[in-house]
Amino acid sequence: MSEKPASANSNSALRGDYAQAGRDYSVPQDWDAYTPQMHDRWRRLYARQSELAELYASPEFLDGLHRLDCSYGVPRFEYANSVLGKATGWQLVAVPGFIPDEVFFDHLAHRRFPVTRWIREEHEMDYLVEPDMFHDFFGHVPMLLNPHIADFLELYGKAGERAIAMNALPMLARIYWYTIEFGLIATPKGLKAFGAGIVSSAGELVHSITAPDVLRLPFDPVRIMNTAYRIDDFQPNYFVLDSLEQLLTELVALDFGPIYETWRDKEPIPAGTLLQGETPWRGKLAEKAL
Ligand code: HBI
Ligand code: FE
Repeated sequence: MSEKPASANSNSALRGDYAQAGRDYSVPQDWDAYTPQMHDRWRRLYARQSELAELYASPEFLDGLHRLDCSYGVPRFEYANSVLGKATGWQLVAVPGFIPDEVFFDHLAHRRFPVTRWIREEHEMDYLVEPDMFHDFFGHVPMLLNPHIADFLELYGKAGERAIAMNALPMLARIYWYTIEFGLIATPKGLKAFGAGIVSSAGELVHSITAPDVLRLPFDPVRIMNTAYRIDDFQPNYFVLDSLEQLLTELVALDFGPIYETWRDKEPIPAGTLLQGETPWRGKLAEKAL
């Protein structure tokens, strides 16, 4: 059997190809276009990460992951959509990569989650800057099966327009960053991760849960909106929820308008700073599974 020309099925043909994207940036997933190498790469990423997740990810994440049944190769979004549709009404839309803020928010506001259709290359197995399908699907989709996260993300999407209009998008984006991407949660079995940026990263999943010297703070939405973050290294601080319900109860109670007006023109707190008078979260760290 002869190899196809490199350009026909290479990742770069899929990666960042916005030409065929619709106005909402959606593209067909085109599952048949994935090569055996891509399926194999998915399987290896899945095997490594699911083993760590059993030890360090939250029960809600693990429950969602098991229900998606996607260990065998690049998942079909169509199948995930049937599982999601029944559970929370969310649907996945395939996208070529990063999409404009207002388009991203509009999808979330309508319970559609954009999932990048291409998978990282061999030299990026441990780290890449932009989200790929492994981050988007393995990291985010299991949590979309949780009713609290499902409702929270819709509200986050609906909050986007006002944040943009008020010139306060960075403040809103920090909420997403420190919960949906890098959130930790206290459980009876110790500290666990539910944020997609953590659970899709082998290094950070172990680090965020087990490192004794990492700054962990109790969840506090206004503190979060004022805390800068890093995109190029492990987070220098994390915020710990007591429950996923807390996301909804504490955020719905806030009037974002006056908060944006008060803080949007001030410098954020540098990541990793313990302010005077603050007490770090001091709960039980991970309990090693037997
Ligand atoms: N697009 N595909 C994709 N994935 C994201 O996580 C994403 C995006 N566009 C904008 C965006 N995130 C953020 O800037 C907003 O949450 C603020
Ligand atoms: Fe993400």
